[in-house]
Amino acid sequence: MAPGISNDKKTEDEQSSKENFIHLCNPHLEKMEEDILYHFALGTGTHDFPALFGDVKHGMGIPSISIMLHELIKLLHHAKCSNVTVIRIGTSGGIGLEPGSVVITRQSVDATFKPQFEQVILGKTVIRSTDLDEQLAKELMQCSKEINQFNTVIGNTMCTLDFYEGQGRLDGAICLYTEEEKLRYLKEAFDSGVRNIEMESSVFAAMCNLSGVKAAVVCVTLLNRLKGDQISSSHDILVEYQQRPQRLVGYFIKKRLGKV
Ligand code: R2B
Ligand code: URA
Repeated sequence: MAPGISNDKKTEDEQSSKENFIHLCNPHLEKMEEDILYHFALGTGTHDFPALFGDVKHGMGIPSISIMLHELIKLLHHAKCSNVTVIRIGTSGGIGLEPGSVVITRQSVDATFKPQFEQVILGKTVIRSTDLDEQLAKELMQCSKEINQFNTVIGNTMCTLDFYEGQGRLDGAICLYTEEEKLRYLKEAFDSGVRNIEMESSVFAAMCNLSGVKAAVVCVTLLNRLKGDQISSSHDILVEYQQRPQRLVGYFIKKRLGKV
């Protein structure tokens, strides 16, 4: 029989689709009872994956926020705004903190723990500082003390280019390091002052610095990365956590406006 021609078409289709399955280069996944795909709000225990198919679009990370910031900064300039303060609020993975803790960023650091943002511009690597306004961070910390609703710390925030391997997770489609190596890296990050990990703060800090905009980063931690990788808290708990930076920054704005 010629290759690719079969009397039993179904069997051959099944055979070829099996051969074309996506291969996951990660031995850790097999040991997990359930796999929660946090960004898609899907879990293998709660959803019938083979029956579901759809287009998914993500607006996350440095490229998305930098495009938005270019246009926001120009908007503020054209509008002749002065003494502008911009605060990034969002979610993050914590290191050594109870989930739900809020981190006010002292410095945004890269994945090698340096306070810098590296970008290739016209074929050359340009390095920009990611310092944030120290006074503003302290003012936000004071606000958190005043509302007294959740644990808040000032610490360094590691900004990565990826959610999975870039943040040392064991649950991505590809993972070629061990759990011990992962924990060693996260402990090194902790020892260097990192308390949370997210994906936008470095370019945010760098662009605000260059534009003369006072900036702060306030992120809630959804999990303690020393204890795991999957974001498995209930929807209601995650919603409440995500409101924390908003409540803190909302109070800060009211206080600045003399309304509290
Ligand atoms: C925090 O959460 C997102 C990834 O889940 C990313 O936008 C970030 O910085
Ligand atoms: N956002 C991240 O970038 N990492 C986490 O672990 C959680 C939210």
